[in-house]
Amino acid sequence: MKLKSLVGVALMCLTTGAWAAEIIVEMKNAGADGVMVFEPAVVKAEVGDTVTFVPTDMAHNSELVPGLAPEGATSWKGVIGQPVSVTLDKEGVYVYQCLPHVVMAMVGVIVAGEPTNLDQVMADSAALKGRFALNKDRLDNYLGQAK
Ligand SMILES: [Cu+2]
Repeated sequence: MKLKSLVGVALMCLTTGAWAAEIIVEMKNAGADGVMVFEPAVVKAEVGDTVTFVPTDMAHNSELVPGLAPEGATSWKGVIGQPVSVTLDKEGVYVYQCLPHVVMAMVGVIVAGEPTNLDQVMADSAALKGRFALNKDRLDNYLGQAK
């Protein structure tokens, strides 16, 4: 995995001439934050970086939560059990979810550059949090780390 990401970074540098990182987020049944988690759950990246979600455990996906992202940002919606990648094209905070496990608060946060829209995302996340039956404070904890 490590070697693969290093190769990915090297290839991107060759093709774009700019430094762009590839960041791996695992989709897991259990991790440091409990059951049904993305790891790392809070990613600090730069605009132009690529985040790839890998199915370490099956039965998960990653998809952007509509409205909880920078204005005009590219969206993504992964297929369950398959990897999916997104290149971060706008600065700010992105909140994504695993559709089958929203009720268990299987969510994650990406910050590209500065968290310019953090207040807006916090204000608009009430509907998402209302769907959590377990781990109700997880998203607030993650957003608290986004500053
Ligand atoms: Cu899941």
